[in-house]
Amino acid sequence: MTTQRRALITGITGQDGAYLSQLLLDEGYEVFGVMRRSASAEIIGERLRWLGIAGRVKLISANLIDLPSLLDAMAEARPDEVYNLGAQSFVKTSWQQPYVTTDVTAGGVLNMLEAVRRAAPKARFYQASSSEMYGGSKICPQNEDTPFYPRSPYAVAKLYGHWITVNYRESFAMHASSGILFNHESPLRGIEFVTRKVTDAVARIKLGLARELRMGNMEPMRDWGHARDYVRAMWLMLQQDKPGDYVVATGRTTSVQEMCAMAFTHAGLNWRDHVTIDPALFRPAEVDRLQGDATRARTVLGWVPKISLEEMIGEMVDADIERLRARMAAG
Ligand code: NDP
Ligand code: GDR
Repeated sequence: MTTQRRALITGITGQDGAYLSQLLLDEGYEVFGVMRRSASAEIIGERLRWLGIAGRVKLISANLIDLPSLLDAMAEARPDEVYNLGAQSFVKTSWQQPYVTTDVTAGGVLNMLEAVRRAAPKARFYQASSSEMYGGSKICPQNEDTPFYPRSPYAVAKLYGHWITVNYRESFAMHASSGILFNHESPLRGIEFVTRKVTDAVARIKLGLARELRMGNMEPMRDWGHARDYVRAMWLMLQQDKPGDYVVATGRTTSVQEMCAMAFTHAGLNWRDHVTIDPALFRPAEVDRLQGDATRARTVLGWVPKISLEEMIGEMVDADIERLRARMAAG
């Protein structure tokens, strides 16, 4: 009889944490998640509830900036695999809260590596790196060998997290891998990110609850995929004999404006009738174009994305309409 594998996820209450939990449960894992204490406990776990798995994961109270709490979490979970998804992940906020972003998104990675090294040394480790690390790069598409050029406090913090993961792998022979994931979305995406902001607004306009959508810079281009596809790549990385770094992307890049048009069209609306540009929503420094080359993930992991941008945006608009209708019906 084989023993049940155990996984510990930080960021389990976020978008990726929810989908990864679902995948790991389906694969037969016992899933533990780090959850930071909040006064709004009733909101926590909304995404896990949406997927119908809230009762199947074990939540442990800990914080990425508090090493003793992470050591306790390791002792309780005794993980075979650790996925470090927790972060202050909203790029725009990283200019308003650079210290929090650095403490959690950079320092939190070091804390997790130390916690694994000291309390779960045999565990395999996944770090959630980001295409934002390429930021201002003029090279397109970007792969694992493309030089980094971070353009926000968030991206600088992610770059630290990336390199400290590489360093612990090389210094301590840890099975530590880093997934350089390009933007990925879903109906569980936070409302502040651009795709979900757009699909939520489209739903409101469609249902007559709003007329206008205020947007920032519509010109940047992003390589958008679906979170459900991307968490599979994370898991595959930890199933390899050797750790490594992998770009995870679709290879297709689309402007914010085109994505926006797609969402309005899905609901039978024209974006030009509703969108206004608000310079206050522009960022101090922008990342103009991201497009990933996921050849390594395809050849080594056998990973390919299955869900197209059109399908994903359609799913998000439909889910937002559904959510609003349910809220309206409930009064
Ligand atoms: P979310 O913003 O949805 O989730 C972030 C998670 O981190 C939440 O569970 C949050 O908890 C948790 N968290 C924040 N601060 C702390 C802390 N101090 N201690 C413990 N937990 C904390 O992010 P995503 O799911 O979209 O992304 C997952 C990871 O992947 C992040 O690291 C992100 O930076 C990275 N990434 C994401 C990409 C994307 O396109 N989605 C692309 C590339 C990288 P709470 O619920 O309490 O706020
Ligand atoms: P990003 O995602 O910064 O790429 O980081 P986001 O969806 O926030 O922005 C994408 C692009 O859209 C432009 N934009 C707007 N963005 C938001 N949020 N709101 C607006 O009103 C708006 N108008 C235009 C932005 O300027 C930007 O160019 C995401 C996060 O998930 C990170 O954690 C992750 O590392 C990267 O993706 C890969």
